[in-house]
Amino acid sequence: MRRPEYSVVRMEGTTAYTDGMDVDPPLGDLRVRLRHARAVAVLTGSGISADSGIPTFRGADGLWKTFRAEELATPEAFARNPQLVWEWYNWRREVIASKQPNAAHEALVELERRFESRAARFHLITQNVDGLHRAAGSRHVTEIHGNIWWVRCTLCGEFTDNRDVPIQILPSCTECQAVLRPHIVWFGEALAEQDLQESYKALESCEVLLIIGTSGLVYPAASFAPIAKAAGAYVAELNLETTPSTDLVNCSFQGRAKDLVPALLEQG
Ligand code: BJW
Ligand code: ZN
Repeated sequence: MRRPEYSVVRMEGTTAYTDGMDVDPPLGDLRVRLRHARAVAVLTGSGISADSGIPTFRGADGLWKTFRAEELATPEAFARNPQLVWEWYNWRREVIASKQPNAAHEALVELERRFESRAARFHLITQNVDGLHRAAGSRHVTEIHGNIWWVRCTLCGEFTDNRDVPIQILPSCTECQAVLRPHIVWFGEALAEQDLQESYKALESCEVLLIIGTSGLVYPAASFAPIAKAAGAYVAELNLETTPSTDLVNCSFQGRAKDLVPALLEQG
């Protein structure tokens, strides 16, 4: 077994289960918990897609270093200058269209398959709008911040998928001719009620919550770890860096998602 490159930032206690604990204790403990759990929830952020070559938002190479969120990712920005916002999304579409799911996305597909094969529950909550989890084959997915490949009418609310790269600027609704917008949750906008309900149900009923590649700075997703923990879940963080959630979680592994997530599937 190839040991992935990672360090243990935080580790609280170990499971009472004993299968395979001698091989790689820190990560092995989490593997064992996953093998026994009857329900798992996973929360992902842009760090999981960073290994596919898609930029994250914060950090040294993050999008918000080059672009101003308030000029591009708010309803006010779109009202002010829809053309500019669509130009930015056309660039984002071009970047994302050229990228593929990586080993971390694929490992989550396999994890879901294993849970389902023993009639256990698996639910993936993602903040990512790139659609790579579904492209990889994940099935129980809630995209809480929307999806870049969907557009929505600003007047009648009709939404459709649209994979054009580039998309025509400004796109208009076939039903009412009003301008279309990206089906993405911008700052200051409420998340869809159904997405929140699905997320809270998964968070409050899971035995293990995996938090992968998110800075944990954006609400309401930033509150998901404490919600799951308060409901009794064992919370594990997988991230390249520490985050404000690191002190709260039961264990935190520092490394790349593409190395750490597949390592959760191994024996031992
Ligand atoms: C790796 C890695 C590798 C790198 N392997 N790891 C207090 C309470 C409640 C709300 C607020 C509050 N204060 C402010 C708010 C409002 C706001 C908010 O949270 N702001 C914060 C900045 C403070 N929240 C909202 O506005 C939300 N709505 C809301 O609260 O509504 C309330 C409401 C109710 C009723 C009526 C009206 C309103 C909406 C938030 C929407 C966020 N949308 C975006 C979209 C951007 C546009 C687009 O994508 O096209 O979603 S912002 C951006 O941040 C994007 C992401 O999904 C989100 C999270 O970012 P993420 O994924 O965590 O990325 P990074 O870059 O931050 O972190 C990457 C991580 O990966 C790092 O930790 C790296 O270390 C790691 N990493 N490489 C593993 N290879
Ligand atoms: Zn319309």
